[in-house]
Amino acid sequence: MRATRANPLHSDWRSQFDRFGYVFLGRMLSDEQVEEARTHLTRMFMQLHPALRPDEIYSAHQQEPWLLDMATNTNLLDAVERVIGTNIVLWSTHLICKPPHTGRAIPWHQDGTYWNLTGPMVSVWLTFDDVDDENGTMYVLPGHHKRVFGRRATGDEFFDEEIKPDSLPEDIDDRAIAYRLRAGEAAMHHVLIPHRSPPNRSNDRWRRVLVLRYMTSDGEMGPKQYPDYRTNEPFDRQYILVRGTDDHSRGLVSLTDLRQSMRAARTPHTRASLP
Ligand SMILES: O=C(O)CCC(=O)C(=O)O
Repeated sequence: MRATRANPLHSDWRSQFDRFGYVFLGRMLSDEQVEEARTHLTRMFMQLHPALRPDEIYSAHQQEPWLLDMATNTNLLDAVERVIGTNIVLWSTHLICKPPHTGRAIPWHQDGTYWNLTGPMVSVWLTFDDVDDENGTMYVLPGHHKRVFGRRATGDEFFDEEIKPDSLPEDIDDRAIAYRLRAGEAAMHHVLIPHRSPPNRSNDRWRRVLVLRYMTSDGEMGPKQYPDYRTNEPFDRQYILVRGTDDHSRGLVSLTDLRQSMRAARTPHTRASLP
């Protein structure tokens, strides 16, 4: 099946996003694109450094051209533009892939409270598998994205903070909405929407998801390092202009330059010492 244009063209999707803090965007990838993505992921898992798990692959779009292609999908950027405007900066991605049985839970949290950034931002959640409660899909708490909740430490390095359970509504299980999406579909969420995900309890189904994070070109951009998924060595976060212009002369990384340098990094060099 081919990817069609996303639901953002429906007139009321934006008001749903504002009111509830999330919206389903519909299908972004064709079946062929989903298959290609899965092939890349299988290779990446084989290259994954033993200290890392498949749910902690951060900003690999700075090493992997196929992830950069996902992040610059036209339908997806059209939706992002409707929320944050024309100058769009990709600042992070996170592959959160949960293998059957061993895929771990993520506690209730709000993303925006973790970051050294300000300004309009939005996150997109793109799945490469059909997802539901059994294989560890994400849950959101609709309409609760307009305030910051109290937090406490979890004692776990992966997600080291969570929303204090007593500050969440008592009937949270009735209010929470599960993302039940098909492979190739996406949703968009506000940076303050409370969300969580259960472990992957299925016997044989992966949950492979890419979270993409965008901001405007005039926000505050803090430094950050991520572990390279292949070596576990730190690399610097880049602020990549994926649409529009660098109006504020922030020295944003150009997509063309980045693609060129990725190609160069993959081209074997001729030995200078050849006779
Ligand atoms: O995908 C999930 O299960 C949770 C995603 C998440 O917590 C995040 O992107 O901050």
